[in-house]
Amino acid sequence: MDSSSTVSLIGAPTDIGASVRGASMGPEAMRVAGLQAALEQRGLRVLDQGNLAGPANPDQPAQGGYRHLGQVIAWNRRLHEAVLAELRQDRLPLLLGGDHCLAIGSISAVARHCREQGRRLRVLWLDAHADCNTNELTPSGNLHGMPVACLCGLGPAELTRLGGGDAPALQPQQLRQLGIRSVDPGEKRLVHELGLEVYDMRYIDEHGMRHAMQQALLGVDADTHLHLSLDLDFLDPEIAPGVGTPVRGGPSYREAQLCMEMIADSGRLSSLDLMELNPALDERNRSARLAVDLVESLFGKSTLMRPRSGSTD
Ligand code: HAR
Ligand code: MN
Ligand code: MN
Ligand code: MN
Repeated sequence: MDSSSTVSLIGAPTDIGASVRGASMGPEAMRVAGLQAALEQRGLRVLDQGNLAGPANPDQPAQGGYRHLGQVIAWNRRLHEAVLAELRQDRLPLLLGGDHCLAIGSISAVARHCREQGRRLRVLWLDAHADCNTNELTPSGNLHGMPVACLCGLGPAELTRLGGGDAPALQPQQLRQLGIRSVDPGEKRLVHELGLEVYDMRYIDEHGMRHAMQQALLGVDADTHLHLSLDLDFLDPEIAPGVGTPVRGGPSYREAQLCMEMIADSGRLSSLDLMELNPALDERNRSARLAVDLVESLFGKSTLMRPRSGSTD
């Protein structure tokens, strides 16, 4: 990421994969909170590509362990194409969610682009939840609880093969999860079976955010495309109440800032999902404003005290 880079905002105004309605208003709330101006202040060019269109939320019960599978597929297909188009033009796609099921479309496009370019991919998944359910394990049928499993090849073919070909979008070793503190029993078994590298809240309590992030970024080099999928329920609900499925005991403001600063220091951030903002549950848009604040750090706002070539030890 250098200062001549262009960021493309892609809005996906839907709550199709969520239990609680309202994440469909997320993209507009982040625009209102000043996202574009904040990025421009960082010296980036910003193209707001507007919002994608897709099917409405019919609010139906699960069928075969999935709620709204057809609609989730439709949204993710459109998003996959939109994200891929931006990557192919050498722009940094910034997805404005929308619920987290949309990470299937976004990350499958990123993985496809990396495969085509022979680049290494590292995905950081910051979330209170592991999002690793399948239709057999899920307690709810909500597809925002399943994107990690789908990206690793476990799920309906329409979602696991979005990018064409027959390999899953991700190998579990490409993923790092941080901040996890709510995992369903069956989901926990699958996380272990897949061998996901998880830095949960217990790990962060014991070792600190700095060490957790150092581990999560280990091996990221000049050839690595770094993707951040930020579910805003990663943050402690005291500082970010505007989410549909809050879980107490998340990272503080400073811990979250440190995460963003360390990602900025890596210099490799190449695509970003901002997910699960629910303005219907927010207080005067403060969670959206916090998201913008974190994005500023992601793009280097807080590097004042650090020498450019400083070591991380
Ligand atoms: N694990 C629960 C389920 O699958 C809750 C998932 C909630 N997910 C999100 N995304 N908000 O992280 O139903
Ligand atoms: Mn590229
Ligand atoms: Mn999530
Ligand atoms: Mn979550």
